[in-house]
Amino acid sequence: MPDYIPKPEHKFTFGLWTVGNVGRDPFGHPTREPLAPEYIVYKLAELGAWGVNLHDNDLIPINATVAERKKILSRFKKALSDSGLVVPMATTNLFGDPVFKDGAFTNANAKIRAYAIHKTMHAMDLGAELGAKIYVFWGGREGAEVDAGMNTLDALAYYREALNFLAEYSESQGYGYRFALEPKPNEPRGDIYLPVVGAALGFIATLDKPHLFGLNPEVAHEMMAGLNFVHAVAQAIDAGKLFHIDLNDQKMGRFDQDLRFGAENLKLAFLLVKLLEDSKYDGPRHFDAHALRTEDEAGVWEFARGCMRTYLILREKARQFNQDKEIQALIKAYKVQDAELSKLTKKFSKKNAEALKAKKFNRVALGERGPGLEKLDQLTVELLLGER
Ligand code: XLS
Ligand code: MG
Ligand code: MG
Repeated sequence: MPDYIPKPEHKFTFGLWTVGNVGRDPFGHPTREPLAPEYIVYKLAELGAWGVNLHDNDLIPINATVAERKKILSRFKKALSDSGLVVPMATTNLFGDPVFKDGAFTNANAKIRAYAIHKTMHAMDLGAELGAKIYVFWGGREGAEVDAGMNTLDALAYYREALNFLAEYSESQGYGYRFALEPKPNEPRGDIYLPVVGAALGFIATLDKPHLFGLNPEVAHEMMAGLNFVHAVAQAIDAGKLFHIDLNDQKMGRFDQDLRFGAENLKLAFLLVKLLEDSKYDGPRHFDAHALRTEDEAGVWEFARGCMRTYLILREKARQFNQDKEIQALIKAYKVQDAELSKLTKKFSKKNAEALKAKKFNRVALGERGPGLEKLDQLTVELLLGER
């Protein structure tokens, strides 16, 4: 019987802003006291996490002096080295301060765009100093409520300019970052640019150094857009662009709920874990979620434990699924093979095309066959319910 105890080798990570979330929402004040970054580091290590991620201002306040920065950083580094926790990913807060109220890289104001790049270079320095190799760009305020300013085409050009600039900066400093774009359809903006995984993939192809850019898809974000997250992740994997992943949960189509991983859509969470494990994704399993606003600090750590435990249980379920003879036989029957036809369709040649055109197909019989998906799905549900 597996013990489901999280260990660093599982590569579980949390953001300072996730377990550190104080329970503020648009209608209510914080319900929890802030937790010191070092305290979070020790607690996460105790729970078996591998790493902690941060926005620049999760650690260093935006108005900190050089001396304050130094002091904070040395305390934080000590906590990291005492606990063994790593910082695999860093990012920039380009959304909290009023200066970014109408966007950062995509702001219509050139002074604010320049400030956003300036702030990001400093944040990249910070991340590199802490050992981060993945740099996330979530376009929190990169969007609009009013399109009458006709900023969208400009915004995309400015976005591209900023990302190209920052990729060069990383290379010139020898930081070795891989950049992960994190799409989200809305919130905090009415509409955010590059709203879903597919949009970000398309945009990456227009950058100067597309090989440095990939995706950081988040469960809740695709679901807010009403999309199938497993499909989105599969597309990112297929493109060789799954650089990082934000795991959480969400009721379809609602505001950004950031629920505990697996709290709401168990089958989706299972298929996602199976996809990540089967495709040998070896990046961090980052939980970008937070405890419910109702919870006190004990609830925060229950939340963190729960995210990791659910992942490990689902990983074990995926292993069972792959070994379940009946399920595997159904999948085999579902994926009908035909070596002769596949040879013809694999690659175009005049000869293959002619041969294929000359083939006779029994369309009616092909259309009559039921692929057996009801049974396959039911057995999947039963496996998840612990009945197999
Ligand atoms: C917000 C985003 C944010 C990013 C990091 O919805 O998920 O937390 O992951 O800036
Ligand atoms: Mg989010
Ligand atoms: Mg996120």
